[in-house]
Amino acid sequence: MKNYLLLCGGVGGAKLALGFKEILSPENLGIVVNTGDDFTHLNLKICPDLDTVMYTLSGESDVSKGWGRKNETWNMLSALSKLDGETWFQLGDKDLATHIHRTKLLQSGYSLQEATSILSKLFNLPDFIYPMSNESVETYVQTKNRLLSFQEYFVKLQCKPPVTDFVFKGLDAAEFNHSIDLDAFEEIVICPSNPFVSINPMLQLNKLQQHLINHPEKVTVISPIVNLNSLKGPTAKMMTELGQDVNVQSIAKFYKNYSKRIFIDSSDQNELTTITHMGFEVCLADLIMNNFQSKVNLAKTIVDHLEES
Ligand code: FO1
Repeated sequence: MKNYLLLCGGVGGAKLALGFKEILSPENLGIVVNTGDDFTHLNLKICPDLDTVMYTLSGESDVSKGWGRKNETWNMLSALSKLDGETWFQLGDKDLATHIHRTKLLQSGYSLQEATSILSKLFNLPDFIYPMSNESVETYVQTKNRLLSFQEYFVKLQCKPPVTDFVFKGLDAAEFNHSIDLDAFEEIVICPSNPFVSINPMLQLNKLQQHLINHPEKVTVISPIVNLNSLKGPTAKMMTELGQDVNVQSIAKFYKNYSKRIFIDSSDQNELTTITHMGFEVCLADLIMNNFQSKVNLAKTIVDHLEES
């Protein structure tokens, strides 16, 4: 069995990561998670994508929302609201415990990697979830009038302002997580996460970027665009605002320096020839993951193909 490294954002990526967890032994799997969405809120360090992956893989997530914990209660938030506190970012009581514990670990001197390992163990998960960096990289969204912090854009303004660009602050001082030995992975799978704000922050980290550019044959993209729309979240809206066509070709263009293989949905078969001419091996599969079995099936289809290639 080959070793697989997933590059993963939040909700959409976590679905595929769950499928991979079901079919691979933990020693054959690594999951690198975007931390560009992280921020400090109410004096707590919040890592939305790390938590979404951790909750999803441990069976603790609120599946209907995709983020946060299942069977959540909201006593803190409603009490905070009565005190006229800041409640635009919804923190459930159980979720809050994770942020409090992580913040305490970081303040005690643990790195984000170490804090993630400790939390993973507490959620009965193997030690296979890796923050992309121990240093802070913050995603900002440039809109016509203002540069917005990611959560302000995503949650407070519900992705409404049209985007013109993205800015990643902190890259100069950030390194790709040194706990990850890229050479140990024969296959790298880019999950169907938002290319601009979930995957691109990782691709800006020099060591990962160079590795992908030098080994595009081991990189497989799973398209986040199916049937001319996003699988999840604002990917399609962002593509339109950036002047791109909302189709799989635009995704292939985005990743063309990093990858030689792309999985597209069977409904997008009409784009197969064009993308093949761009130099990709194009594989067809059912990319819509709306239940547990479809997540496992997609992971299995990808692994079966890559084991033979
Ligand atoms: N997303 C929302 O749309 N609204 C929220 O209030 C919200 C709270 C929240 C709390 C903890 C957490 O780990 C994630 C949370 N998310 C919320 C999701 C998160 O902001 C986004 O899904 C990601 O940052 C995008 O990948």
